[in-house]
Amino acid sequence: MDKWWKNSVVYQVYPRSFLDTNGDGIGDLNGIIEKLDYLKLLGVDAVWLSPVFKSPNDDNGYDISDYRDIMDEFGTMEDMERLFAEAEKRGIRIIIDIVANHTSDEHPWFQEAKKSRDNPYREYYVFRDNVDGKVPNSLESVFSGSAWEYQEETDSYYLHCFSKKQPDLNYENPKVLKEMIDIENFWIDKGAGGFRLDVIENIGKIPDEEIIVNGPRLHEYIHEMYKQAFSRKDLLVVGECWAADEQIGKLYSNPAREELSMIFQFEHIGLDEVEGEGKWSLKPLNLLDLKRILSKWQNAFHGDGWNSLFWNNHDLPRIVSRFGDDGTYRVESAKMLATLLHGMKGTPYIFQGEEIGMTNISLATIDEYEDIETLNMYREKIAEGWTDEKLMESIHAKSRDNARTPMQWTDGLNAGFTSGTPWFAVNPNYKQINVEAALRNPDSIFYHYQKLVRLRKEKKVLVDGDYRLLCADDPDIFAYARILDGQVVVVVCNFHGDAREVSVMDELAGLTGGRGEEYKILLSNYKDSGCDLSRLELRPYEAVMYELA
Ligand code: TEU
Ligand code: CA
Repeated sequence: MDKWWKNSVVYQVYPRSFLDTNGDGIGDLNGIIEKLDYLKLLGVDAVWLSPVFKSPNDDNGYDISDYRDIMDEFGTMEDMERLFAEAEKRGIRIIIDIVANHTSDEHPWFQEAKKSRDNPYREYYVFRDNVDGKVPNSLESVFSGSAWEYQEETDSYYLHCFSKKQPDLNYENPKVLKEMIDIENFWIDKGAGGFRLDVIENIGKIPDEEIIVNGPRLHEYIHEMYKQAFSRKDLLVVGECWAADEQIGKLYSNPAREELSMIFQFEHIGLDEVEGEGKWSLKPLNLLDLKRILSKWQNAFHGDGWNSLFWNNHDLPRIVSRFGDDGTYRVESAKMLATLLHGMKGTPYIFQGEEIGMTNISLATIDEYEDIETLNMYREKIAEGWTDEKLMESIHAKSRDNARTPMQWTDGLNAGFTSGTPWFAVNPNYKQINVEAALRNPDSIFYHYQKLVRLRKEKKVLVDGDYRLLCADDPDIFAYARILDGQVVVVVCNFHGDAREVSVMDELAGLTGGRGEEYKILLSNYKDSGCDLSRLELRPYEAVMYELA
């Protein structure tokens, strides 16, 4: 096996909500250090840290005002160095989240750029004149409204694909690429094990043609980052790429092209929205769609690309509430979803709290929410005439804040997250759902994840095996095989809250050349799961991983 990240599992920490050690209600670097042994116990190889740099926190750290310094609330550079050192002792690498597409408007570059039209930093950003007294064109911000903001000092508009406080950088100016490469090298020298590149697909933008993602020079810029930074060490570099299809996925992750290790693609994430109506529309998941999309990506790469595998991150609702059942079958369905994902080919990512089955939160009023995307959307849609009731329903299902409630460590005060006042609501279900309880119970979701992480280390077939979808037309069962030389692993998952029957034997025999039919159970979310693959009776959300004996 060539690359360390191919049999690795990455754990994402959203520092603000992980663990507060000084009572100010905000998670901090010392909190992460304190929990490294917990992460070691889970077995992960790397931690992706959402941004920890200096930031006025308009978008919780994704608006950076100094890429070489630490946010006051999170700690100091000494804390960060200690985190690198303590993680290294435990064999855990730290993946740094670089926001290369935009800075904070409080970054010194922007402070300079907005001063005058001939300021040396002017071309670091995208400033344009008005057109007939109006915004330059119809580009829209992901966080609602026009992507252009009027800037009085120089009577011009600047581009912001996200919030007004996140002005877009201009990569048509070679100095910007050089600056970003210097920043990457700064963190490589500090000991970064890799990078997660925020909305990297945006950096090739041609704003005048209203092209934002997948611009013509995008891959040239990334290749340059590779040559001058990423290639210096054996790093995991993952790009966030909402608009990627499999062909684009290959452009980024084919090793021969020297760009990224892998990308996050989001096709499976849009399956519970109405096509064309955006993320806030609601639609139940059709399992056949999920099977089609995930299988397509599983089969896309043959040495010319690599997948990342994820259900969750800090922008997405909790998967057990989304594609599982966060009521009666919370434990079973959380384990089922984990089994399905971790049996696939690629590098799995676990988002904090996923390993204990944390759920979405339903806060009663919009005032209790924090996320800028949620708040802006609400304001905009209320003005368009939507009702509060309908919007709150969407927010409960889709708001990014679902992922951002404090980590539930114990059943004590504030779920053990802070001794002070938490910056954001703790999910009231922490009395039942918390790490302490999970560690006490050998049947917990936590230990199921731990086994999955370990299996990836033990079974080469899970890393390199081919993927074959089984019973493709079954609307309730997601089953597949992984095959490598003589090794076969079969994963069978019931996505339904009722019992289901399925046979995968005939299809399997066809794939394995009709070899022996003895399968043994590697892992299951029930006791006494069936072993006769020609007739499996699956209980609600039952998931079993088998291995050819
Ligand atoms: O996300 C990019 C992005 O497009 C998301 O804002 C996404 O559209 C939205 O969350 C879907 O609901 C990245 C970061 O992950 C996100 O946290 C940042 O807010 C954003 O970039 C801007 O930096
Ligand atoms: Ca703190």
